[in-house]
Amino acid sequence: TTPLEAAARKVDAMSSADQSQPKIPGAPAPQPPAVEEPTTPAPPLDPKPDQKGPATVSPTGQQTGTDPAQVAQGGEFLTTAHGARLKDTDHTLRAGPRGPALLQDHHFREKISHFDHERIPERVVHARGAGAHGVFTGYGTAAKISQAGVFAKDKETEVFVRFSTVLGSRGSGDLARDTRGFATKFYTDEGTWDLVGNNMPVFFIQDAIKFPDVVHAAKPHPDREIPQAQSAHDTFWDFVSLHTEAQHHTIWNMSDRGIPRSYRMMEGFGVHTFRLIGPDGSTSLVKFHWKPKLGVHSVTWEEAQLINGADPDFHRRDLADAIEAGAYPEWELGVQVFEDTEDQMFQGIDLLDPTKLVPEELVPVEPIGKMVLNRNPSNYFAETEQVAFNPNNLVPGIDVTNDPLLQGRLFSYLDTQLSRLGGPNWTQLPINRPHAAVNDMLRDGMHQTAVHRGVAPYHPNSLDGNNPFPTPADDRPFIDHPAPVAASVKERELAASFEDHFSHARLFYLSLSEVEREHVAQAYTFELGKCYEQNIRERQLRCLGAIDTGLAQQVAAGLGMPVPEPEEAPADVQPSPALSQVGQEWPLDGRQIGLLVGPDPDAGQLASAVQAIDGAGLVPLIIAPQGGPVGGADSGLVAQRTYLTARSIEFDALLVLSPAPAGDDAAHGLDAKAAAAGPRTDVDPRAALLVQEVWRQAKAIAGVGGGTDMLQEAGVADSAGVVSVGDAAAAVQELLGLMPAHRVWERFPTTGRLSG
Ligand code: HDE
Repeated sequence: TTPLEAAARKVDAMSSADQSQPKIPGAPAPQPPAVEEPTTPAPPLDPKPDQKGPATVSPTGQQTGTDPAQVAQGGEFLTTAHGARLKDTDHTLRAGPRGPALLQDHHFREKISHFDHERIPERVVHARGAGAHGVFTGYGTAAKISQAGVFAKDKETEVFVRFSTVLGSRGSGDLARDTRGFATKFYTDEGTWDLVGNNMPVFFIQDAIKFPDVVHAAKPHPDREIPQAQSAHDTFWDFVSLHTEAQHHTIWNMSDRGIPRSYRMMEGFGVHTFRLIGPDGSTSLVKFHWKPKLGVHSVTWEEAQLINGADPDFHRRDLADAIEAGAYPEWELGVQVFEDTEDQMFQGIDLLDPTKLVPEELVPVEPIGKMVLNRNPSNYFAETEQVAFNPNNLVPGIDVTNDPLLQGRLFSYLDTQLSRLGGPNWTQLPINRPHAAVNDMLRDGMHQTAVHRGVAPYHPNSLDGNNPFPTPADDRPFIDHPAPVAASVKERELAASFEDHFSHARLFYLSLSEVEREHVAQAYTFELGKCYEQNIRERQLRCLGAIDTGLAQQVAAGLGMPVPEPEEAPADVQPSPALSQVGQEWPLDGRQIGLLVGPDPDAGQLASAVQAIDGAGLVPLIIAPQGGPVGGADSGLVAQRTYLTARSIEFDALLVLSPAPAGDDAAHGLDAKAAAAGPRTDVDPRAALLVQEVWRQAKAIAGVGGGTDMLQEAGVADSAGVVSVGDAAAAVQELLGLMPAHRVWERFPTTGRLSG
């Protein structure tokens, strides 16, 4: 035996001490003992069914990333980045157990150095987001106005959607009062189309050159870097009150639209007017709308604040949970279609002005396709973080207009990826790879992963047969629509039609129900109440006066300030009822009902409530005094929340099934201890808080048996949307009848001063 063979045998013995354990792949998995510590190689867990990973075809057509050893902790042995097997990853190489570390430790340096560079710059805006894969299916209804294959009848196209807040950092809370991004990547056969929209139809500025200004004003103050993910501070209100074209978008943020209940319950808007090109070359102007199947819903401001503390990942969790549970989020894509006239105006509204909307009552939204999100990302970084959207990504049949905001975006998105993703080859990242064949002559650069063949990446060439060829007109190339450009002079000016800054903010406000207007007034009062500069508050009150006198008065009263002269007299406008979120009923897929029980619930009643809720496609969540089995050891029911971990925010309705008497046992948590020192009550104070919170947020409540007494004790019985029913299944039916309106709206107190 040579010394080399002896050493090899020793290493082999060490790396696989138990020879009875078969190695993967191929061999059947060993039967593990009841609890096995991970000391020997074993097959990894299968990915969840909705986590298949992004596309893995490289720009040169090779399959990559499909080897389990490459994609996750799937391989048998740990290796270095260049594939050498490692024996130890837990100890630094050092000069003796108590000696200094050695520079020679290649594994330490590789491991730490790679870790040091794990983070990439977060997006300058929209840093916090959540994504999902899905499918878009065309209805064929847009076939006459757009030649894009993605809209063809029954054509299915894979999509990736990323929702986001705008202002906060990557780790900020989901329930900031903010606009939400709604960006969709369509991997069409004709190239990737990105529809990079928001959940609001208008924007703060009309000209892209103002984007750094609005973002600098809205981001945390540069001196202390506070406040995070909020507009309630002086620099934001300074800017929007000086730069009054921002007032329309700002009132959307101050409305309930700024605090959505779920990404699944948001509308999406392309914001700008786009140009579609029909099969015959004819053109029309369109505005894109995403309409959620579940309707548009919001949380209350109190809930938003609670959520950011109790569950800052609320929206992210909601999206992933719904998809995992099979309650796939769904939207219809629709268009408002306008004639492509020379002036690009519609009834006095400049279609190129992104601070204006066109009421749906005047131009209805016509559905052209449906999107279903049915798969969660398998790796946040590789997919949701590295996805890069770009409004330049257009396909034949979809083109841009001269909207001055859109024109600037056509530069910005390409540019920002260079620093965010470290170079020009970000389209090669799996999530950004087109599903259409790519045949470009872009070469080299940082992070080039394609191994291009051929010697002539230039055109024309004779060495590579002049390939690739320009596409003939009848083979569906992308053609920039030859739109006429009006003879003009070079100048830094916008058209006079962009000068109206208040009428559409008023249109939006007048379209809201009374309770929504109250919320708007409260939001302005809160935000301006957080400003220190009196002149900024006064200037914003002048702007509010130009939107609505009653609104300005209400906010001024809340701030304890006189109502100043308005910036201008409020305009005479017609409301658009479609902009209100109140007054309709919506499907309840994936909504959550809390089942509150005391220490000794009736297991039969509880089981029938669970069954009725499940059967209706909603999610039952049992809330008990502590964790573990509920209703007896063999009931099969377990607590999903305890009095300590439950807050009202995650329940769309509450069913109280048994009394929760106050105990003097402080062991369940600090709340109980504190409450024991406070006013005595016959009800567990944590359970009472939950009931009262759900009531205050105007959600439906039902009581069964002893649970009814609990509603009395908590002081919420005998009010709208609170019902007492004999048995649990009937109580669930009552709740299902109340929930489609989203809230028991009449429970919100209104002042009566904003009813219009
Ligand atoms: Fe963006 N925007 N934006 N924006 N935007 C970015 O691109 C920009 C605007 C929107 O989930 C950035 O990749 C300029 C309107 C979404 O990855 C950046 C202007 C609308 C997302 C950028 C606008 C949007 C972004 C930052 C004024 C709605 C997130 C990171 C001309 C129609 C996409 C990035 C995602 C992201 C620039 C205005 C939507 C810096 C210059 C209007 C949904 O390029």
